[in-house]
Amino acid sequence: MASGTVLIYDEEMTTHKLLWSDPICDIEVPERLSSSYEQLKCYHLVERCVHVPAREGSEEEILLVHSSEHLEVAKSTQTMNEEELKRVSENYDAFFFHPNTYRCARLAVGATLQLVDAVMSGKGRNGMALVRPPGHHSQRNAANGFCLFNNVAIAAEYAKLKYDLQRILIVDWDVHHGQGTQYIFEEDPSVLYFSWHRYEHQEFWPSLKESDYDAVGLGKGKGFNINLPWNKVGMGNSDYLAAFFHVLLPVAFEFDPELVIVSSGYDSGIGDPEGQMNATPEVFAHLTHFLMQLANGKLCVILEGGYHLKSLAESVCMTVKTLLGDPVPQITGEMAPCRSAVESIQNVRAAHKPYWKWLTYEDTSFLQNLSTKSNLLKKANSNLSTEHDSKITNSNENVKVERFLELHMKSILFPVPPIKTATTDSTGLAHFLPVAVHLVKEMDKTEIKTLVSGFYVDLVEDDKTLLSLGSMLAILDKILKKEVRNGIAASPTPAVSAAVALRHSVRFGFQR
Ligand code: X5A
Ligand code: ZN
Repeated sequence: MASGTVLIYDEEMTTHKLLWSDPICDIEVPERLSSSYEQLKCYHLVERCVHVPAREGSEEEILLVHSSEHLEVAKSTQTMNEEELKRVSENYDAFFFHPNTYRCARLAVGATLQLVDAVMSGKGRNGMALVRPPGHHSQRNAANGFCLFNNVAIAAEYAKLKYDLQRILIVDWDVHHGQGTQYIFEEDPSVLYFSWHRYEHQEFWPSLKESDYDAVGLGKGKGFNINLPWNKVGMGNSDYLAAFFHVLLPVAFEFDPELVIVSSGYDSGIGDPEGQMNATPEVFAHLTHFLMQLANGKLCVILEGGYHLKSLAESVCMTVKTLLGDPVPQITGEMAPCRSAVESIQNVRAAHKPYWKWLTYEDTSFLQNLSTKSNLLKKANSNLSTEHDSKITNSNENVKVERFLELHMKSILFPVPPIKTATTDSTGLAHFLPVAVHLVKEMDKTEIKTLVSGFYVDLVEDDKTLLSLGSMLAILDKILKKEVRNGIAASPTPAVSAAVALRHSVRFGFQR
C-alpha cells in the first residue's frame, strides 16, 4: 500500500536562465525553484518526503505530444551562441533559450514522468515535482509563455499508454490559461482539462477567444474542456473555493478520474505580478486536499508558474504539507465569492450543463440571487462580497506582500484562538503546551472503582493505577464535554493508564 509523498527536485533545472534583457521573460528566474526548495527544507517537509531522482524524458516520450520539427529546433539550441539563441527565441511568444534549456526541459519532462511512475506503481501515494521550464503553454509545434515542452500533457499521454488509463483529470490552477494543454486534448474525452485564468474579457495574455467559458471541447471531446475565465483581478480564497465547489468538484466526481495531475502554477496567489490575485497560501492546501479525494488519492502536482518568490514558496509548502497528510489550515476572512466570480461560475456551469448531470442536480439559485441583488441587500445578507479582500491589499498600494506573508504564515501555522489542551499536572507539563492549559481534577477513587470494576477486576486494587485512571478519565470527561480537544495526564504509571484510557474511550466515549 502506497503511503509516502514523493518529492522530485533537481538543481540542474536552475541553470536555464535569461541571458539578455527582456522585461516580459525576466520574471521566470532560477530562484523560483531554489527558494521553494529552501522553504520546504525550512518547514522540515523535505525530510518527510520520499525522494525520487529526476531523469531525462526520452525523445519518444516528447514525441507523444510534440512534432519532430519542434524537438529538432529545441535540440539544435544546445550548441548556439547568445546571438543565435536570441534569434530562435524571437520566433516564439515569450520564450528564451539558454544553452542548457534543452537539457533542463528534458529533465522537466522526465521528472514529471518519474512522479507519474512513482504514483502509479505505488512507490508513493502522491507527490510534487519542482520543474523548470514550465509546460502548459507549450504546443505541439511551439514554445510559448516560458514553456518548451508540455510536461503535464506528456505525462497524461504517457499514463494513458503505460498504465492503460481511460480517465485522467488535469487541474490547471495557474493564473494563465494553459492553451497548449487545451489544444492537445480538445478532442480527447479521456483527458478532462480544467483551467481557471485571468482573462479580463480577453484583455489578458494570451488574449485568446478560445480561453473563454464557451470553449467546451471539440467532437468526442465536447464537455471535457472546462475554462473558467476571471474577468477581474483580485480574486481571492472565496472565489477559488466557490469555483471548486460549484464547477470543478461536481464534474470531477462525476468523471471519476483514475489519476489527477495538477498544472500547479502559483501565479494565482497573492502578490504575484502576473496574476494580481489575492488568494493566500493556505487556499492551496484546501485545493490540494479536495483533489486528494479523487482517484484513490493518486495526485501528481507539477510546478508551472509563480513569480512572487515568497508567495510561491509558501504556497508550494502548503501544497506539499497537505499531500503529506497534515491538517489543512483554517481559511479566514470574507467567505462569499465576488459578483464577477459568480458571473463566471454561472456562465461555465451553463455552458457545461449539457454534458454533466451533477451540474443540473445542484441547486444554485442562491448564486443567481446573489448576482442580481442590490448592493444593500447583499450586504445585509452578507452573502456576496462586492469588493475584493480590501483588508489585505486594496487599501494600500504600498503594502509589502512579503511582510504580510511573514506575519500571515505565523498566524496560519499557529492558529489563534488555540486548541485547548487539558492537563492534570500544574507544574511539569504546562511549559510544553503552546496554548492555555486547563487544570482538571482527579476523580474520586471509589468512583473509578465503580466505573471499571466490570472489566478490570485485577487492576482496580492497585493504587497507582487508580490514580492514573483518574487522571485519564478526568481528561476524557473534558474531551467528551468538548471543553478541550486533547490532554496530558500526569501519571505514575503512564503505560497502564494510557492503555486503560484508550479502552475506555472505546467503551464509553462514543456511546454518549
Ligand atoms: C507558465 C507561466 C506565463 C507567461 C506570461 C507571458 N507562463 N506574458 O506562468
Ligand atoms: Zn502562469
